[in-house]
Amino acid sequence: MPKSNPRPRPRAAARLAVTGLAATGLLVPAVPASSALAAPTAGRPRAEAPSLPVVTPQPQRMTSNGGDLTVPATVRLARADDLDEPTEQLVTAALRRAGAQRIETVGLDAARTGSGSEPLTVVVGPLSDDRVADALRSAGGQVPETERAEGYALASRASQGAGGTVVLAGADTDGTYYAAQTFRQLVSGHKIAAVSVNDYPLMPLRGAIEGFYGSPWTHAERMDQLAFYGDVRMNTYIYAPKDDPYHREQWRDPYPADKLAELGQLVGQATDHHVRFTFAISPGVSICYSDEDDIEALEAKLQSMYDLGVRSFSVPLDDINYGRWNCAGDEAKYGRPGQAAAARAQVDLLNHVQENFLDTHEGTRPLQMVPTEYWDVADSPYKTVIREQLDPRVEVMWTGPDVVPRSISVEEAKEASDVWGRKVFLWDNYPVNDFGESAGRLHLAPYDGREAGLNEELSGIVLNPMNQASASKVALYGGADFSWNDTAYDPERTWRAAADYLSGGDARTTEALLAFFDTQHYASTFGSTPWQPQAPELTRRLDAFRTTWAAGDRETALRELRPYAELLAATPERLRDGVQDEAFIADSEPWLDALDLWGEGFLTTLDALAARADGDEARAAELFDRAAELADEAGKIRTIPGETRPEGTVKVADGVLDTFLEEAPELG
Ligand code: LOG
Repeated sequence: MPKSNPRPRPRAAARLAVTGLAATGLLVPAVPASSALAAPTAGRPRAEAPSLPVVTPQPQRMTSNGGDLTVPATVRLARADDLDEPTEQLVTAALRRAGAQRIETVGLDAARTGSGSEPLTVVVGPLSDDRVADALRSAGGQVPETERAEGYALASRASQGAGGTVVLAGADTDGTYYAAQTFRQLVSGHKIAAVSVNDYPLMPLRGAIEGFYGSPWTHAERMDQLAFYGDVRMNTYIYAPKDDPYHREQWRDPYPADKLAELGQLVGQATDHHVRFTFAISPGVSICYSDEDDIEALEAKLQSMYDLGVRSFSVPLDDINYGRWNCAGDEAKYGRPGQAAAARAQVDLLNHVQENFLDTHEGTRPLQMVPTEYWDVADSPYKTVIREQLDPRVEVMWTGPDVVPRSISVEEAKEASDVWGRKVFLWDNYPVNDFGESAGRLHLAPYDGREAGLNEELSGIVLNPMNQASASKVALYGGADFSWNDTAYDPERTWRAAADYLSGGDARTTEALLAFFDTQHYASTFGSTPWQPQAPELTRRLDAFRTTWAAGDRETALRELRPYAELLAATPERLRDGVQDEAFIADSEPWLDALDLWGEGFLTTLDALAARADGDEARAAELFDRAAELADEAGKIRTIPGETRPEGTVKVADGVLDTFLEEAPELG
């Protein structure tokens, strides 16, 4: 929250109401239950559905279609002439990974399905093409009765011997791309899972808003994020970095040529990955609503982005002071400053942008906006004006029942839709870590606490990520899954799938990632209680240890805890070696350095307790001292200067591991 623009703190009453909801058990976040040392989660099949692969986001319907297909050396790819290149590349890359050496590309006329000794045929094209629909049916798939935007059908079936048929059929080009993203996840080693999938998103807008304070993402980070969004079927990236001067403080100034060139590249990258680059401009800090020059400056900025290929736009009006005007002209036109007057001025601006700019520019999507009152559902003079006078096409954003809400229920979203007069677009402030209470933290708990059924009341969800772009992928993975299919969302499942994605499917790395995530599970709020607890898995193991130790069975207590301490101590090295995404390691570096020390301190503490169990108090004392030194050192490691706002010492399983190390010398 900016010092100069005080934003309202959530009121106590609102917070209590939410706590009450969580207390009923309705929206209690899932606690990771599984053992970090249990069987690897990477790959398939999975316990709850032995024959089905893990696909994220979770498809609406996926059934088994028999035994796996084996990928032969030669594969025939029958594809629509106008198939877009990224989709084709996704399919061919997956096939090559599975061992295909030669890919013969042919037209859809060759989409005849195989029998017996045929090689593998992969058919890719629109559902509306009869050749594709026929191939889909003969491969055991189902042509959907209603084609939904971004939807697709997929069928894969083995023939005898190597090969078989795979059909990827999209309701539109986005759908075909998403079919390819699902296909990518069906491949494991030289095999392709045989399935029939019918799939479509439950929410039309899914993605991320780079909307935090502090150092904006770098160009490279944004390029990487856009590719990632395609992988998880997100279709929206909103460019709204609070500290890009041209977005907010100096919104009137045109972008310099080098920045414009970068933005152009981002637009291209977004298009390639079927993501809508949404340009946001925040004039509220200084705009004079009644000044035509200001309106022109705003439109000139939008025009420059339209010229780059941008077709989605947003005008956020959050975190501004709507209790005063920026010019005398506004007082003359709208009267004394106040909520209703501010709303009238905003509505004039937004309706003007919608009608005079967007409606006159081909291919644009409806305008998006963030109201100045974005965190609650209580009606007000401000909301009344917006509800009644804002063009009904304009998307209105809402952060939930709080700025950083611990839970969001369908009922609350319904109240928000009622008060804004339209389905609202959720700006979800997780995993953002730009506020005081989140200092020194990565937010690596799964996306959670949002009620199934929200698709009925929301037009979509974008998550506001951390300054640490790659580390944000853990939560974004969940947001993508939830907004695609909230009714089947399982935070634990998605969390593991995110770890698998980052590890490239390597089981040992996945296991270490989950242990690391556990040490960063604390989900900050604006208050002193987190909305997700710190280190639930470690807590569970330490509690079990304390009970067994107290019962007198010291040897068992130590034997059972030690492997997890070893895992934590080995985690930094395993991640540095095994995580495919180097930027994730760069983001996490201070936390990994601290975990190196905490892990050693943990093991040293267990050694000390073992010495005590052996009756060697002198050795125990020496080791306890050494563990305390390690903890001291670990506690001094700070966030990377300039990278994070706010900066501070990094937290690792705080309140859990540090507490254990402090208490251990007292364990009798
Ligand atoms: C800002 C946002 C910031 C977030 C968390 C909105 C709509 N605006 O309270 O830029 O990242 O809180 O600090 C915000 O959430 N205001």
